[in-house]
Amino acid sequence: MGSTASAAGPRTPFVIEGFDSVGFAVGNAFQSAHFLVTAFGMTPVAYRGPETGSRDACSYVLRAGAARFVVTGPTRSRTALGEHVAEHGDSVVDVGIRVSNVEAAFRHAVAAGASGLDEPHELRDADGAVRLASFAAYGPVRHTFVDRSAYRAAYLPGYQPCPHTFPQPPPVPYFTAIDHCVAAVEAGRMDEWADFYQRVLGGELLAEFIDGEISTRYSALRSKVVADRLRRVRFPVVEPAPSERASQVEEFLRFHSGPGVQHVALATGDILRAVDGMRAAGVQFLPAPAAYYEDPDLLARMGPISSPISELRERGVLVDQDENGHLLQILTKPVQDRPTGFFELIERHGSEGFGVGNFAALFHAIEREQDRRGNL
Ligand code: TYF
Ligand code: FE
Repeated sequence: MGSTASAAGPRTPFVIEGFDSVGFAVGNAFQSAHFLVTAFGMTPVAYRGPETGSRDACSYVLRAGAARFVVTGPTRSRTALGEHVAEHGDSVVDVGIRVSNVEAAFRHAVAAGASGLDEPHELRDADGAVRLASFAAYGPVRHTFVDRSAYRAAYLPGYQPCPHTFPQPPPVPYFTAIDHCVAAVEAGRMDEWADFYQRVLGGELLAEFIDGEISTRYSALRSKVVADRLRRVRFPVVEPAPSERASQVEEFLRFHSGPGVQHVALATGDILRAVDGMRAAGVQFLPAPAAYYEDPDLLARMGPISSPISELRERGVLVDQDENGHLLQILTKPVQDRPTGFFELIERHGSEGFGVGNFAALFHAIEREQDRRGNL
């Protein structure tokens, strides 16, 4: 079991309201946006590019409920964005956090040891103003504090409604919020980055998973989960632990060229429909180990579950339970050519956990994929 600790630090002079957005650097934003519409069921809500005065990059903004993704690709050679993609592949570059007071949040982060990248500033147009400030996290990843309470349009000044016609997304989105964003960092640096999040967010350690309880043949890793005090944003941090062959986190670090966002978990109210819709559109999910649903303890361990086990089994959806309730979860395979970033769908029914009871099953499924790739 993961141990839960609550570290009551000093109160912060700002409120963390939730994830604002996840920003991805990609080789081709048009095609990434197309994928997020057709396969993830997201709705395109804004665009910028050469036509709107953004000469070096195209960005598409997509929504599914409260979840917002921004995919940005370079339009020409020798840009920092292009260099990033060449080095790391398609990957997360910015995790936005909505706060009540950008100045206070930024001052607090810098005082807590964060390196500022963009001082607090305001972007304004006829639709109002957005306040922003950014600081560096692990590897090439940054966080941006955002206050858009005085802004009416879909994203930021400089963006316009998306001019391209993509297929119609499903009337009800497959997922409606970002649940957590996982940092993969180098061996020996998990504690440092978990401490960083605790200080910067004025947050608390939610859970700690040591290598012993989650190591499989290749996948030994250590994980600590930090959340803000109201648990509106959650940041698990994982590092490789010694194992027989390179662990999944080592594989990520190797193919991403260093630390980065390993997975983004998407909260859904109907994981069965989400898996069916996304799979029909070509998203590949990790299968559950064959014996998973045969485990006589599985049902005994669980209280009443929101969906019949047979429906979960058909799709490879895993289930876990803690003192507050249960959760259903499934991982996609990596969604780009490199074996790096992937997504998780998670349907929570009271449980605030991360599926520690499933870690062995999740990691075995990841290892089978590692074996198929033969990278290690
Ligand atoms: O976020 C989590 O903790 C779960 C489990 O490499 C997990 O989704 C953790 C690490 C990992 C894959 C899954
Ligand atoms: Fe997760």
